[in-house]
Amino acid sequence: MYHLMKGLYMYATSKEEFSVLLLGLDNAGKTTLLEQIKAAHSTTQHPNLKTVPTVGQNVSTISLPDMYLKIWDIGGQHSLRGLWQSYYSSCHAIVFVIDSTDIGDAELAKLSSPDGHNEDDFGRLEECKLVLEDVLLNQDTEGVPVLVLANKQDREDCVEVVRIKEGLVRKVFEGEKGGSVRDSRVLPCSALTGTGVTEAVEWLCSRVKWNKEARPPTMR
Ligand SMILES: Nc1nc2c(ncn2[C@@H]2O[C@H](COP(=O)(O)OP(=O)(O)O)[C@@H](O)[C@H]2O)c(=O)[nH]1
Ligand SMILES: [Mg+2]
Repeated sequence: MYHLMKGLYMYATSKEEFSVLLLGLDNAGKTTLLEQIKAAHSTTQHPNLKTVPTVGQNVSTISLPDMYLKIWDIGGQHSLRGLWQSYYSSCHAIVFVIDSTDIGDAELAKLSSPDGHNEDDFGRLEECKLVLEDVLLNQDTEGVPVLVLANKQDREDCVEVVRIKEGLVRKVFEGEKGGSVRDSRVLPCSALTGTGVTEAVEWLCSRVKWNKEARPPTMR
């Protein structure tokens, strides 16, 4: 009887669990974003916004009404990016975080029209583009929904989300290195203030559910 009751209880309280990978260059705001998401889904916790460069990984599971999201924040320094691919085959969604103040507005302008750019305003656009392409090209990410977050939108020197979308993301997704057709979205956010974080989590939840046939969740 005990086992039957326990089994029923476990069945009634178990939920589907989906894994989300936070990727992006170092300093993009991945760890800050994880802290905001954790704080938003717990009643007691304040976000720890004093992040230090991530060595290894931070992982956190948040409980939503109809699912668990297990969020993996893996270090984004060059030396750690090689580890990302070992997480691809078991993830259900990818969040690619971009530092909107570090991709050089002038570089974006140059991409859209080759003349008339200001040489001073260069950031890590090219590195960001190559890293995103690499993620999309890997066969283990095929069909996985990708959310691109234009982070640090609270800063005055940030590049607007439409420019990032048109000048960078669209080019990568539609270019020959864009990989397979997949569900994707670009959203503005500020991991520091928390603006846009709820929308990001909502997008992820709806997409992992839609993609359940292709990438089934685990139960816990
Ligand atoms: N102004 C601003 N700063 C941010 C934002 N997100 C992260 N940061 C800062 O950027 C730095 C790197 O953040 P961190 O989360 O450690 O980046 P990670 O290397 O991608 O994990 C820290 O100083 C953060 O406080 C944001 O939305 N706005
Ligand atoms: Mg980090």
